[in-house]
Amino acid sequence: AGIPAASVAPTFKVNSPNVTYTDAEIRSKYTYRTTSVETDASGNFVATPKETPYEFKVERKVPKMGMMLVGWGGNNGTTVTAGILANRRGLDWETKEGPRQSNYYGSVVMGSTLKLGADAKTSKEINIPFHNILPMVHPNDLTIGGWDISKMNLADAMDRAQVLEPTLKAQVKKEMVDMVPLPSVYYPDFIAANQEDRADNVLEGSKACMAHVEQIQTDIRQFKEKNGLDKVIVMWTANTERYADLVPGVNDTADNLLKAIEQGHEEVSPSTIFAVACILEGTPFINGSPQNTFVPGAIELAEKHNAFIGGDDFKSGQTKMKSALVDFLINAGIKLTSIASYNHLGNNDGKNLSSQKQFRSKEISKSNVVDDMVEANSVLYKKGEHPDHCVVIKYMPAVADNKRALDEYYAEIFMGGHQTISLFNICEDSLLASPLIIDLVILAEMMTRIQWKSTEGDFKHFHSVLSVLSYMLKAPLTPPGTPVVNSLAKQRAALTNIFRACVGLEPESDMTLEHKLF
Ligand code: NAI
Ligand code: DG6
Repeated sequence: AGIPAASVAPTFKVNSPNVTYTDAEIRSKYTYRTTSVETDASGNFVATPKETPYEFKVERKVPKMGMMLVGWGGNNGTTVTAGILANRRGLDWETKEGPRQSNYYGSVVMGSTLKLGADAKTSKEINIPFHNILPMVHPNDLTIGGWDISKMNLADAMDRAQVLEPTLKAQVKKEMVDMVPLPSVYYPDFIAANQEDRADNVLEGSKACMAHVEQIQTDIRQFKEKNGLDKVIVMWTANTERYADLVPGVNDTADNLLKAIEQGHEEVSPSTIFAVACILEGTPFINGSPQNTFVPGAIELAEKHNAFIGGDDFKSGQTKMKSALVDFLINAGIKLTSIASYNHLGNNDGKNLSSQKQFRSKEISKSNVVDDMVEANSVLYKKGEHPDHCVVIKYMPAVADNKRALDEYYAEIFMGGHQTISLFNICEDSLLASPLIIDLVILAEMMTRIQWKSTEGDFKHFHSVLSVLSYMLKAPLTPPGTPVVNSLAKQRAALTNIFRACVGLEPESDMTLEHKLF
């Protein structure tokens, strides 16, 4: 019971002169094929196939890894911790609907498969667990720690969250009671005033300072040493903050941001303090909330230090459906004209979001998720034309973590007709977010072990901004000046095809000519 399929499935080796294996590395020579488009004198496009040779290098040794969560005592923090402990021990438990077993459902890395190829004899598709495409960390092996402004131990905090079944909680309680979050950075102005009563575990000082940055760095170092870890990833799953104002001379460049922290500027948020500490420490940092943690100065700092960052805002339910459904509608040639997205929830996230400034951060990240799909279709939409899009969130304590999301998609169909699609999505929000936390941590770690080079030059890492994590994030952060891709299918294809390239495999193709040309 509870043994994830990924750990028992057969592994594979690529049989190609372009791919070499040593004990330490996998190396692949890969030809990246794209299409370069120019416009000729009469305004027509000229499309030219283009080939760019790359070499990839993947470090094979899977490190001993730690995951540190900011907001560890919250609903997501306690749920993902209990979930990993339960999986590690292969626990099962009774519910009124019968026995349940630990699993990693909802995790792309642990719960999905990808096509390796076709059987040499039968041409039947061979699929492998996503987890096996490259040598990845197993979530059962993660050491977990973190910070929270509330000092409640994780067992009590798990009760406070009201997410998991009592019969499961009873089995992990003993381990979780000894897990107590480290004190954190608390600048009250950044989260809702209604959060103040849980802030009993805070570092001294209520505005930005270098001492806070250094304390976070020390915490990471000590966690690593104490647990004998090779690597740590830090993830913000704390309250949604208000946006920080972008002020020239304060957060526009790396140097100005560091100066602003030293001077205690009020527009430096706690999440940016964590980001800066992680960047300086060389620890990948991912933002699971919508606020603008990664002000331009933080991005520049990450680039300067070759540190990995990723964000923003977990894409768990309503938005995930949206980025799949809108892609489908527009690619089906149906003219989507409005999206009305309403949700109510009763957990602490909902309570924090009942405050206008924090809601505004969430409204922004939930609203920009269809832009690229609309812009790509000049047949349906004129330049600048956009479907109406409205996002509402209401706090309803009684439903706790069981968020209700109602969406109406309204579209124009053939010859002036209309199509209305109504969705009603009910689920425990934290049970959707927890597997995303796992995916983000495992994939970010994997990216630290991949390097590339072109025909000239040395091996180097991917860009500091890990846009390859976009599938799990509502408002994907991309390297400055590069496009944001919101379509869920494209985001998954980018992830799987980059990993395939690392072992010298072509992008997944659904042409299946072998079944069509006889
Ligand atoms: P929660 O409110 O239960 O947990 C947040 C925790 O962060 C609390 O324990 C709080 O005490 C702590 N906290 C606040 N400020 C802090 C700071 N400066 N340092 C350390 N700890 C701090 O919220 P939940 O449901 O766990 O969600 C966490 C975040 O993830 C929220 O921002 C939410 O919007 C975001 N999110 C959640 C999704 C979901 O499906 N659950 C999906 C997308 C985003
Ligand atoms: C209500 O929208 C509260 C939010 O924190 C969401 O639950 C969360 O951002 C998940 O959003 P979505 O759109 O991915 O379901």
